[in-house]
Amino acid sequence: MNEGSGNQLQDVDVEEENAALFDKIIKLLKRSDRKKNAEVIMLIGRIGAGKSALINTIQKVLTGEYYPIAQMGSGKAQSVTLDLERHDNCGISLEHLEDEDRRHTKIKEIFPKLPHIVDCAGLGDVDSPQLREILELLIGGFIPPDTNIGSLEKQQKENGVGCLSKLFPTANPAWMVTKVVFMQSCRDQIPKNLIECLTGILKITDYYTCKRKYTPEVFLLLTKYDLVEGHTVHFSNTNDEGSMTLEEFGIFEDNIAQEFNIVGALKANRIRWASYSDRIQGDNQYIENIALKFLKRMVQPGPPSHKPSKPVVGVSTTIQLFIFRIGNKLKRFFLQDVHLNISPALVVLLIVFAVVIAMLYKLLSVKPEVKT
Ligand SMILES: Nc1nc2c(ncn2[C@@H]2O[C@H](COP(=O)(O)OP(=O)(O)O)[C@@H](O)[C@H]2O)c(=O)[nH]1
Ligand SMILES: [Mg+2]
Repeated sequence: MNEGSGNQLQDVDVEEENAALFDKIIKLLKRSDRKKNAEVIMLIGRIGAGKSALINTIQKVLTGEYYPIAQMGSGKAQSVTLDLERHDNCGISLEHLEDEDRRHTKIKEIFPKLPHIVDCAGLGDVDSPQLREILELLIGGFIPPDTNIGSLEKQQKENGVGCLSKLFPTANPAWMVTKVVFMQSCRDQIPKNLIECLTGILKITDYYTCKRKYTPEVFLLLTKYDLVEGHTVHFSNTNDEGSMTLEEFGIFEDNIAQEFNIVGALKANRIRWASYSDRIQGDNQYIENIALKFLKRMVQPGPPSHKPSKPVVGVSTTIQLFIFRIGNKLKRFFLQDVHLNISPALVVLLIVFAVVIAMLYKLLSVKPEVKT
């Protein structure tokens, strides 16, 4: 229960803001200029970051009832295996929307446009070529939603990394990830390997256009904000073991944000998050407020630079580039790979010398005509 929200006036203000936020979300989802396909939000973060709790919280905020649609864990286990969990339309089913008093009618109207949430569950602090390949194909929209990740990993084991790109050569815009939300508990260490894995994929550039290949908007979501001391009167008094001060939280936030700077996760894309959990149950307007603001960010149009760029390359350019590439490869082979360590000028001299010798040889070997 919300034990600490003593200030009634503030509660009323937040409630009003939440009602306005809800209407705004519905409006955004109804916009005629919206893309045809629903947003695809990928949640990534190590085990225990609070991904399942976020899905359950969003579901509760939209339906008014808490259904634990995503299984929450203790957050203690260490794993390296990706276990994909897909929650279409924010994990809501139409059976959850039968109460007319609870905004259900409004949600029913925009139901097909509710974002799909893909939870990259089961991950530890890892970076491997295998994981990179699978995540890249998922972000790019190459892998159909109902594909079993276990069988993809089996394919990789049997045929090596790279085989999946051949197996799924075509992207489907409806499956493309539009928002990546990296989730990090303020109580855990920064998972540098996992961040490296994700940012490595987001930095891949298209060979022809020299632009980023994958352009989802990236968000950094710091979870368990309710465990921060001091300001959290809205949640409850925090005296749990391992809680941190607001100042420590700020430093932690800056440190992890630095790891993401290169992929454009700007200051504006940092979100302080708290979920319904064992500590906070029942109705809490502050949790709802955080979740509604998050949902609004998820469904509003991103900055123009995040629109995916499609390479447009003609046949002649492709041939020119191919010849250029072969030429470069040959040059590199002769000058470096064979380790001759000779300068280009010397190569030219040697060629000229060889031509001169060949001409002399031809001249000398011409037999004089014998007159009879
Ligand atoms: N206090 C608090 N605990 C949370 C919050 N989110 C998740 N938890 C707890 O953290 C643990 C791991 O959460 P879970 O959602 O299963 O993490 P996941 O592995 O990323 O899906 C569970 O015990 C949750 O109850 C939060 O916002 N605040
Ligand atoms: Mg989970």
